[in-house]
Amino acid sequence: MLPHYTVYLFQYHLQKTKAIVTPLWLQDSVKFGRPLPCSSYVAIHDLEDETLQNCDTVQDTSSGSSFHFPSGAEKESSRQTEPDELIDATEVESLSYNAKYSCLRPSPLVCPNQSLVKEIDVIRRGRNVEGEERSMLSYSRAISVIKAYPHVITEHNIQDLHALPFLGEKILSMIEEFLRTGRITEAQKMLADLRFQSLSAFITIHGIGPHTARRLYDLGLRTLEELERYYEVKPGVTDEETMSLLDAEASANTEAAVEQSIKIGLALRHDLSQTIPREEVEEINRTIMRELGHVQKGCKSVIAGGYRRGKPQSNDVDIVITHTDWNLGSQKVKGLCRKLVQRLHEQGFVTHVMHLSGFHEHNVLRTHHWDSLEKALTVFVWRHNSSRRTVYRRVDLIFAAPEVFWTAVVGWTGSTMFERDLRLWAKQQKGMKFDSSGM
Ligand code: 8GT
Ligand code: MN
Repeated sequence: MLPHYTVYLFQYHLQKTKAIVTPLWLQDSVKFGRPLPCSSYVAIHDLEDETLQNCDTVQDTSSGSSFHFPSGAEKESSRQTEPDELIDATEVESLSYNAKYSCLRPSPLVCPNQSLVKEIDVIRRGRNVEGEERSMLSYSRAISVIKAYPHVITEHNIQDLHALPFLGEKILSMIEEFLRTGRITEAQKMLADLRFQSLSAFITIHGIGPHTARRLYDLGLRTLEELERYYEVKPGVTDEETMSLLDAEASANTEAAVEQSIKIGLALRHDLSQTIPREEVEEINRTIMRELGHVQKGCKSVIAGGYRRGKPQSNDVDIVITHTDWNLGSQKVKGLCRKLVQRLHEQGFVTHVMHLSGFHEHNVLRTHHWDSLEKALTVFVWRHNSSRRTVYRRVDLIFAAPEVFWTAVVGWTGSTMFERDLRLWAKQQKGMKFDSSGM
């Protein structure tokens, strides 16, 4: 038997020279027919740095690419809804972490510098609630670049960051401060700021954006409880007025409709602020598709949003729906949104519609992202298998003709920065215009 310290030295040598990954790395590499980058398969969190460094033998160092390949479990769970095959590994190799456009940078769900990202994100959120759009965008871009950087940032490699896009002097000095102290002063000040706390709480309510939040704050309101009194809302209790949106579509864009949607968001906030696990997202999709089968046969769906990006928990469910008939699908999809929502309401699944739009209509609640697809932003209610109580969930239903189904799926997958840069890249590099409703 070896003395303890020998075992220790042996292990120490191993962990400094090898990439220590989970068995899934092997399984997935076999499936892809080549060794995959290690970043998504790090087995020991404390050795992430070493694992990423020692993975160079199998990583494409010329492009520095590392990519989150769906694990077996993820593939299994997405198979029910996703007809698309996995991304071709050769396409992934053309991506690079120092690319200018975020849509050309591979980025993992959880990056090696997650705590730094979280700290900078506080400042970004501060700019967001104050309506400082340009500054917010700078922070969003910086965060997106850091998220794609495949190494743990230390004082030894911080110089390398100068070569990355969108990291200006100010951000770099914040990163230095973070490395020294584990904090960024500006972020800490922000977190302690009462105005920031109020505005941040306000914008968690569906229908309240930064502008409305500041207006409410200027009226002297500070807490969500005060907002409840202001809007005369009782927690958990809503009236059914919004269903009238179904009958009078034109009213969907009025101020009254926005106020109504705020009231619903406020009344149901305790439920709507709960995140939704993947299994429940899938269950909701299956339920909705079953109901859709009663309205129109031959439809298919893909769950987009954070779910499609692999997030374990979602804030809402985004479902993109089309018809499988390539020739007649476009006709069959037209008007289907309203019919499905009506059916879901009758069956007791949809209690509220915050927004319902047909073709070529603006979306008031999310003005910067509107497209011309038929969509309904709904409140879905049910008692799903694993919980015994009734829960309210935000569900967005988006309808697309077969020929624009995949642009709709890509357009509704996010992240926000990916979507922004995808449009920019299409325009600046390809001379094209990308939109959820077509190219
Ligand atoms: P989450 O739901 O867990 O919070 O995360 P998410 O799924 O990434 O966020 P989301 O707010 O549900 O948005 C999903 C994606 O849809 C985002 O990328 C967003 O940019 C996009 N999106 C909207 N509204 C609209 C819209 O009206 N038109 C288009 N084309 N895209 C939109 O949020
Ligand atoms: Mn979503």
